[in-house]
Amino acid sequence: MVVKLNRQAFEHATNLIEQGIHDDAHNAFMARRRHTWKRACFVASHGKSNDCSCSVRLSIFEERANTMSTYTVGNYLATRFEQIGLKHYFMVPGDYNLVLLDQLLWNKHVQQIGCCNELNAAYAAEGYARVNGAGAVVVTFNVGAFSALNGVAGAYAESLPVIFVSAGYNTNDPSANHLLHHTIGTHDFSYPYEMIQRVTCAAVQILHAEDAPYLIDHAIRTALRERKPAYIEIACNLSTAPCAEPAPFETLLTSEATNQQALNAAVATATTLLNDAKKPLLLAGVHLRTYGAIDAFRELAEALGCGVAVMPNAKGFFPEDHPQFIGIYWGGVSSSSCEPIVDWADMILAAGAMFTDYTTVGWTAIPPREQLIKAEPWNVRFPHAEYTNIALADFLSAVAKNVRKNDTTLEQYRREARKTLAETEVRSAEANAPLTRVELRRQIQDDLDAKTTLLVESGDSWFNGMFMHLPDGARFEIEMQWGSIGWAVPATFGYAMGLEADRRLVSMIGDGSFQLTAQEVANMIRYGHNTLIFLINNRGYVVESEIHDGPYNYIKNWDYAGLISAWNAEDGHGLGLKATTGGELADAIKKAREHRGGPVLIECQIEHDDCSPQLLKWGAKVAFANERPPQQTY
Ligand code: TPU
Ligand code: MG
Repeated sequence: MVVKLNRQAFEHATNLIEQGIHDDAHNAFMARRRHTWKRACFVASHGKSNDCSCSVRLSIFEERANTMSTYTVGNYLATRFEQIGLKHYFMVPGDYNLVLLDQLLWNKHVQQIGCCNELNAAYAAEGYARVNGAGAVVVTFNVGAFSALNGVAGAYAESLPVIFVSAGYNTNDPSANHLLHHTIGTHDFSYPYEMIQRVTCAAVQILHAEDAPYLIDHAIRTALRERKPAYIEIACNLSTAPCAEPAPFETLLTSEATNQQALNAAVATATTLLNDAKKPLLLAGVHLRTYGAIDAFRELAEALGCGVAVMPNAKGFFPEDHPQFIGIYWGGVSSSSCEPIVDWADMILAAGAMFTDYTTVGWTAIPPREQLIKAEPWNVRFPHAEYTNIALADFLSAVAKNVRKNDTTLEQYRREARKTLAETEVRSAEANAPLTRVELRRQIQDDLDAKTTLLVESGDSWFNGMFMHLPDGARFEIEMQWGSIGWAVPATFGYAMGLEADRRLVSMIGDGSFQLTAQEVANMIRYGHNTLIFLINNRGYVVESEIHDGPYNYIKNWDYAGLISAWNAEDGHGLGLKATTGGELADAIKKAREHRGGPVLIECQIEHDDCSPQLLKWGAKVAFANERPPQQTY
C-alpha cells in the first residue's frame, strides 16, 4: 500500500508517539490522518518506513504507548476539575487550546460547554460558581483570555473561585525569536500573564510539563482558599505531555485555622460591647456566603434576639421570613422602616460587610466607627482595637454562645412597621391598562416561590428585585461589587447549568444590559434550560438617566421577544412573549410556568421614566459622590 504522507503531520505524529501520547481523544483527532498516524507508529516501532499493514506489531506498539503514560498535563487538570466539584466548564476553542480541549474531554464526568464568546464564558463560570461553589473557563491564547478578563475580574470582585485556563505559546517560540499570531505583534510574551496576575489570586504559567502538578495545584488551592479566581496558562505544546497522576484530592485542601488566643480576646470584647449596649443590632454583609458564615450568623442573631438588617448585596443571606428580619439596609433607599432602626441602634455588629459607594448610597450610610463591630473574613475591627487571624464563622458562633438576649431594636422595628404597613400594599392594575413598573413588580413577586432564584442585572432591576419579598428558600443573585452590565444573561446561563433539578431561575434584565451579551440565550436554548427572563424594555439606560442624563442614554430598540425564534432556528424550544399590559403579562407568566424544553423571555414594555423611587434617590446620591470636585492640595 502506497500512502502519501504530509511531512509535517508525520513528524507531529512521530513526536507524539515518542512521548507516549495515545488516548481516545487524540485518536479521534488523528482519525482524519489515519494513514500518517499508522505509518508513524510503524516507523517508531521499526525505525524505518514501510508498508503499514502489520496490524499485530502496530497494536503491540499502541499498547506500549498506552501503558507508558496514562496521564497527561491536560488529564491532570481535568481530574482536578472533577475533584473540585465541577460537572461543567465553559469554553471557546481556538487553535492554541484545541489539543488541551481534547485532553479535557478525556474526563467524561466533566462536561465541556461552549459559549458564544469568552466574555460570556467567564460570566457563565462566575454564575456557575455562585451555585456550585467553583467554576472554570477555558480559552485560547491572548484573544480569548483578553475577552474573558472582564468576567474574571468580576469574579474577583464578587469573591468567586473561577479557574481561568488559557493556552499559551509554544515553549520553543520565545528562544526561536518568532512572531506569533494573537499577539500584539512584538517579541514580548510577558504582558498577558502580567495583566492577568492583577485580577487573580494566583497565576501560573506551565512551561515545563514536570512543573504542571505543583503549579496547577497551587493555583487551584489558592483559588479555593481565597475564594477568588486563579489563572493557569498551559503552553500549547504541553497539554499532551506525560504527567504524574494527581495525588489524592485531600492533599490539596488546606484551610487556615483561627488563632485561638485572638478569637478569645475578640469574643470577650464583642460580648462586653453587645451586652453593655441598650440597642444592639446585626447587619448581614456580602462575605457571609463567601466565607461559609451564613449559619453562624443566624446562630448569633437568634442568641441576641435583636433586629437583623441585611445589606443590599447580601440579600437572601438571612431569611426574609425570619421573625427578626427588619429589612434591607441601604441608607436612604432602605426597605420601609429599616433605616430609622439602624440609625437608632447604639451598637451594630456588621458581619462580612463591604461599605462601598454603591452599598452606602454614595458614602451616606456607614455606621459610626464608635458604634461598630466590623467582623471581616479574617479579622474583627472594634472601635479601639483590631484582632486578626479569626475566621468569620468561628467568631460569630463563639459570640453567640456568650451574648445576652436583647430585642430592643426588633421591638422598635415592629412599632415602626405597623405604622407604615398600609403604604406598602399594592393593588393589581386594570388588565388592559398599559404595563407599569409597579404592576410588573407585583406580578413577578407573586411568581416567586421557595424554589426560585431571582437574579437581577445592574439597572432598575436591582431596585425592583431588592425590595421584593423572598419566600423562605428562595435565593437572590446580584453582581453589585463589579456592576458590569451584560453580566446577567451569561451568568444566568452558567447558574442554570449548575442548578439543582427541582429549582427554577428567574432573571430580571434591562434592555440596555441585554444588548451586551444577548446571544448567550441561544445556549440556554441549546441546553433546554427552563429559565424565565423578564426583559424590561424601558427604552434605554434608565439608571444612567437618573445619575446624569444625556443623549447617550437612549439606544436602538430591538424586537427582543422576536429574537427567540431566530435563536431557536431549526431545533430550539425557546419561547419569546411580549407584554404591554398587565393582562398580557399575567398571560405570559402563566404560559411560562407551563413551558418546557427551553427558556422563556417575556419582553415587558414600560415607559422610560417609570422607574423605582429608590433609584431616583440612590442615583442622585451616587451622582453627588461622583461629582465631588478635586481637592485643592496647595
Ligand atoms: O433598567 P435600566 O434601564 O436602568 O437598565 P438597562 O436598560 O439595562 O441599562 C443599564 C444602563 C447602565 C450602563 C450603561 N448601567 N450601567 N452602565 C454603565 C456600564 C457600562 N458598561 C459596563 C460593562 N458596565 C456598566 N455598568
Ligand atoms: Mg433600560
